[in-house]
Amino acid sequence: MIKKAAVINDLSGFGKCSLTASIAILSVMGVQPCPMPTAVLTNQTGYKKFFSLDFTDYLHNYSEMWRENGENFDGIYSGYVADKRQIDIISDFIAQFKKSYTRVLVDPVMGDNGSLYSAYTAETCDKIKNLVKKADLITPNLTELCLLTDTGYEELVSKSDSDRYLDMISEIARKAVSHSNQTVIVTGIKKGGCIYNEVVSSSGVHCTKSLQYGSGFSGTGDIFASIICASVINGDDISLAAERATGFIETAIQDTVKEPYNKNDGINFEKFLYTLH
Ligand code: PXL
Repeated sequence: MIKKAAVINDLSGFGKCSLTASIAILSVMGVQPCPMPTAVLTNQTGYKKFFSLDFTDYLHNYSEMWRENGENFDGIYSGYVADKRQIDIISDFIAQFKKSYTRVLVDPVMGDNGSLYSAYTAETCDKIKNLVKKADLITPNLTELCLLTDTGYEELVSKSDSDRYLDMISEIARKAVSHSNQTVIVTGIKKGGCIYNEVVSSSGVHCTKSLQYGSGFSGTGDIFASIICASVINGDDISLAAERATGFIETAIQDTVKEPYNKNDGINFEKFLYTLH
């Protein structure tokens, strides 16, 4: 039977992020994505203007109908939330649908480059701190790791030249999960013209490295988390999955920057999806 993942994320017409990325990636990796849209947007919120239809009031229909229909999931993956009330709904969803074999990935989407995304408030971030405790695996970028652990972002990145920078970050990540045997993958760590991702778990730290081209492309965190989600459901090793995700994104970005681009439009990942098959 094909493995299934409930994917709780928004559907944005432009930005190649969230469900647009996850549906394509999970599918090509042989996992059926079952989308539960948190919002429907004309384009992601990094553009100057966007229209967003908040789906909070309809989410209960998904859990009710899916429970009534006897659905079950090998994975549950949550990302962008359009309203702080959605965090309790996602928590309840995990409590209802998580079985012994269900892998739960919470991508604590909140911000990037030291700032919150425009639709996020401090209260939403506080609630996300509780949601991450329900996950087997979390994939914060460096900004989100700082928000989860009350670490000053600017102060941390001011030490990026230090030889100990990556160790400092894995120590912060370890603190974030010291209460459990979760895995944290810290994404988008910039240092010396490279981007690092750190996989931190009870079995140690594994670091992936790629060259940095431009910065802050829309959807890269979602593409990364989607590859990790499908890999974990398929029983792959997480460090190998992180290497694969890093290489995939690097290739797509290298292709994107060959022509004039707008980082809000995301990266040319479609051309390389076949490599994930
Ligand atoms: O990729 C993160 C993300 C997801 N969804 C929406 C966003 C963003 C980042 O800006 O705006 C709607």
